[in-house]
Amino acid sequence: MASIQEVAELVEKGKVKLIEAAVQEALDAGVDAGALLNDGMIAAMGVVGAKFQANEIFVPEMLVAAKTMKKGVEVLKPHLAGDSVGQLGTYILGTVAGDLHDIGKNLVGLMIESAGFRVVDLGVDVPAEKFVEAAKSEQNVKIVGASALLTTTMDSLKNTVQTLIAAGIKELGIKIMVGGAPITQAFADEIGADAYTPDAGAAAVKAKELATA
Ligand code: B1M
Repeated sequence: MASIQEVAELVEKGKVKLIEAAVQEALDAGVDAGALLNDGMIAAMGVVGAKFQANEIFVPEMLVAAKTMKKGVEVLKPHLAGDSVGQLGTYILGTVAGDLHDIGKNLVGLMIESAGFRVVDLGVDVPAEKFVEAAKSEQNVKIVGASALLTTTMDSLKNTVQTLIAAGIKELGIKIMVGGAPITQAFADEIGADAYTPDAGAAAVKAKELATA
């Protein structure tokens, strides 16, 4: 039987071909999907990041670990998502310009969807203007969420939020949420975002609160 630890090791070592079966095996054995995600895969990405920082691994290894995690999350998806999609309105989501990280953003999308929103995912490296365009053209938009994973793209997040504000998004009653590892509540306040949350679960709770306030 695959354990949380084994799933973490497969992600850490980038064993793309083995991850789906291991996650399924763990689920079948009754291991909690949330624990497999948080204590297994997300924890493993933390180890990968630390090894990268210590020059023990390089970008290709980080990339293959990310691919492995994505495959594992696909198996977890039905166990994490709910079935009330769209009831709370539309949530526009994306990773800001210059930033290619999408695992955290995808998890936020998954949790937001299971909280009852229709999620329009703009992808990665999204120009500020594209967020504005989507917020104005999609139906029943309640929230725009932007993710930034690099200290070097914090400025891009600031530009995104300020472009949204300048385009009159807040006057339309649309809220702006931000997140990502280098982001803090203080930074979110400074750039004029309506909310900051540290993780995907908290993002879903906050989104629901903002949309139903
Ligand atoms: Co990159 N990378 N990376 N990387 N990478 C980090 C972020 C880094 C911390 C690694 C390190 O040095 N320890 C470091 C950043 C350092 C810094 O900012 N000062 C780094 C670097 C330096 C780089 C490059 C510059 C490396 C290079 O080329 N020399 C380069 C930049 C490319 C670019 O974006 N322009 C780069 C590239 C890559 C890959 C492409 C190889 C790959 C990404 C693949 C992909 O995403 N498809 C990658 C990876 C995998 C990582 C690490 C190892 C893992 C990221 C991850 O998926 N974490 C990462 C190290 C780490 O995180 N410890 C690292 C798991 C994920 C679940 O967490 O994304 O934080 P996270 O999301 C969380 C929260 O942040 C929050 O909720 C999520 C889950 O609960 N959250 C939100 C996220 N968005 C939110 C939005 C919200 C609310 C909450 O509201 C809207």
